[in-house]
Amino acid sequence: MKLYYKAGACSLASHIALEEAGIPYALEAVDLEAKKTESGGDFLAVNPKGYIPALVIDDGAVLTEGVAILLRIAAMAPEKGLAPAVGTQDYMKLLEWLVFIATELHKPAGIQFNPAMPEDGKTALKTVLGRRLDYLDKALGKGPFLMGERITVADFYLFTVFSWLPRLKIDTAAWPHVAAHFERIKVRPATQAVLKAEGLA
Ligand SMILES: N[C@@H](CCC(=O)N[C@@H](CS)C(=O)NCC(=O)O)C(=O)O
Repeated sequence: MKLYYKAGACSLASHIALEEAGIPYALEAVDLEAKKTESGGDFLAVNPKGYIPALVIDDGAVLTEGVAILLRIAAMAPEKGLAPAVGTQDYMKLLEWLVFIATELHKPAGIQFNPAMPEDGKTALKTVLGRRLDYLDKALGKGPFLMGERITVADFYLFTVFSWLPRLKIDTAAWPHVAAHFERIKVRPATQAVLKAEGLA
């Protein structure tokens, strides 16, 4: 199992999930500009879409798209309960959260790191992001995790995206429940180990 990643980027969620799942894995960093891997390989040969995360499963199959990778990792360690049983109402709820994070938080936040994004575009995206976080803050008030008492891979994804906000000059004080959730995930031993491994501790 090998995770292609970039420190602090969206692959951080998959990295935390692997660590929480207790699955043995290797890491390879990717230079996303040059599309080169740490060992000098052509990253486009791994993922022709050119983005991380990409997970190489032990049979050599390559899985891309963060949501798919997170669900795959959870399925590989069912005893950890990082996702409910497939097909159940709770599983659908988890999927709802994962899609919400991917489309309503990850993309509007992540695109603001693009140097070509004009300031007024960033402002518009920040407004949309703020509305989504307002909703999330109310939903998380019931906490402690997105799925209530149970921690799931969606929590690692939310942690990852929320970690970008200070770098985007977004004041997180408006969302105290999301900020408390962030701290809850941050102090977990698996998260701490991953942050250290990615040079972010
Ligand atoms: N749809 C993909 C998007 C992943 C994504 O946005 N990856 C970013 C880093 S967070 C990336 O690798 N960008 C480089 C590029 O698109 O060239 C997913 O959800 O996994």
